[in-house]
Amino acid sequence: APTGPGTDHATDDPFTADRTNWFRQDRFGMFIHFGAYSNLEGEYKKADGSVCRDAEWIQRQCDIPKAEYEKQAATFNPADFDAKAVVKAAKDAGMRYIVITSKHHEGYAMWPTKVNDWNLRDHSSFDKKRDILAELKKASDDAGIKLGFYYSIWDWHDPDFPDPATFPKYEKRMRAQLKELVDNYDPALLWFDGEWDTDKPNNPWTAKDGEKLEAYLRDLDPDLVINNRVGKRRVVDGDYGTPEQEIPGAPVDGQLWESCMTLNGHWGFARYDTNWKSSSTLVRNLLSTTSRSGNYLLNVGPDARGRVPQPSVDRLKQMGDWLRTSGQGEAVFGARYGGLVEEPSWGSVSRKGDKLYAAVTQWPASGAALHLKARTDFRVTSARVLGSDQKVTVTKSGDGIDVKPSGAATNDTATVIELKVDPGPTARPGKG
Ligand code: H79
Repeated sequence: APTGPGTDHATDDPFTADRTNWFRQDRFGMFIHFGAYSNLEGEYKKADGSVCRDAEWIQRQCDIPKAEYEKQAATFNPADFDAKAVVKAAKDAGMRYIVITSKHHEGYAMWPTKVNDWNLRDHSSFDKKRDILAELKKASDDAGIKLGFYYSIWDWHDPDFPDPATFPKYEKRMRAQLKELVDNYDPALLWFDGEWDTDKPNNPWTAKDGEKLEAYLRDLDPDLVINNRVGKRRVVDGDYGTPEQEIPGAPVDGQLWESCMTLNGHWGFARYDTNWKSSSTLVRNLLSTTSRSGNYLLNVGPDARGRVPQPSVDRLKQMGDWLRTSGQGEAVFGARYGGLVEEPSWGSVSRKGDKLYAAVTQWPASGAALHLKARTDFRVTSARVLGSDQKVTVTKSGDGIDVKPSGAATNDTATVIELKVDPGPTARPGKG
């Protein structure tokens, strides 16, 4: 149902609202961290000749003077940013949505905002005719992928932030920028950040400010999906929770959620960081996230020229290959926590309608069974291994069922056993 100012979640439940329908099904998205920091590629040479390293936090972590930071941003020229290639990398991974940083803590807008000059058109060496958000919107629409924007409330550049006396002036500009984003690019989602309290500087954002901003945005576009960092990360703030660099150990109670994670150790491009996660780890993360009803937002950080690093592209492609193999993507898209069984130590179990998908990461020794502890009564009517014609025997055993496949695992990442069940009610996370 459409929402408006003053609407609260008691009457407008993100678990059932129309606007979150795609978000609850799509499960897998691409985060893109791209900003003026990308131009430094993770390294800043200090006056004393030493090299200081960090990614999107480099301005703070390396104490770069404002004038110096502005000077380097003026040389930013991401001429090789190719929206079609970015969208293709997302598609190849099986991703269904993209969230790109429109403005990170540095305050630099990645679109030609009219609010100030601190943006990719007015303060760069980039082609003045180009607009990468517009390019990404077009490419996403063409590919049937949803596009959303990250926007940092915390702003290191704006002169009126965070002084409480001048903060309202900043807030007015923030609202104007957000209106530009909504009016010009029609995003499906807004991903806020930088709402927390910190003494360097002191962030003045309050829960009340968040409620007012959320109402303002829902008035601009009732279909927006909004994360909880618009406010103070309470269950009532926005539509969903945002665990960062972690997958919560149990279904999150009472809240939709999305776990955001890096592919290596940084969000923004860092040329020294080659600590890439394996595609096997990433697929398993996606599977356990889905089995707990969460989404997985996996990050890429384009370099100074705007290119997505090849190790990222490779891993995304490998994830997509797994998802496309033998219908294994069924365990993810449109699937969720099922409420019927406890999470096993040997993998994860998601549910879609009357099917359970047991993704087995530790395949049993020949002749051995996988045990599933039941949380409620259900009956298995048939079982098979995706991508294999081996037999699967299911028997009642102790506090649940034993599932015994007759053959080998189909792959090393996860082998999916599909169990057709006589369906009980689908439980909400944490309420099963
Ligand atoms: O955009 C990404 C991060 O930049 C942002 N949220 C994600 C999505 C974020 N901002 N702050 N934090 C996360 C938490 C603070 C982390 C810090 Fe640090 C630890 C700041 C200083 C020490 C990480 C490590 C950033 C710089 C060094």
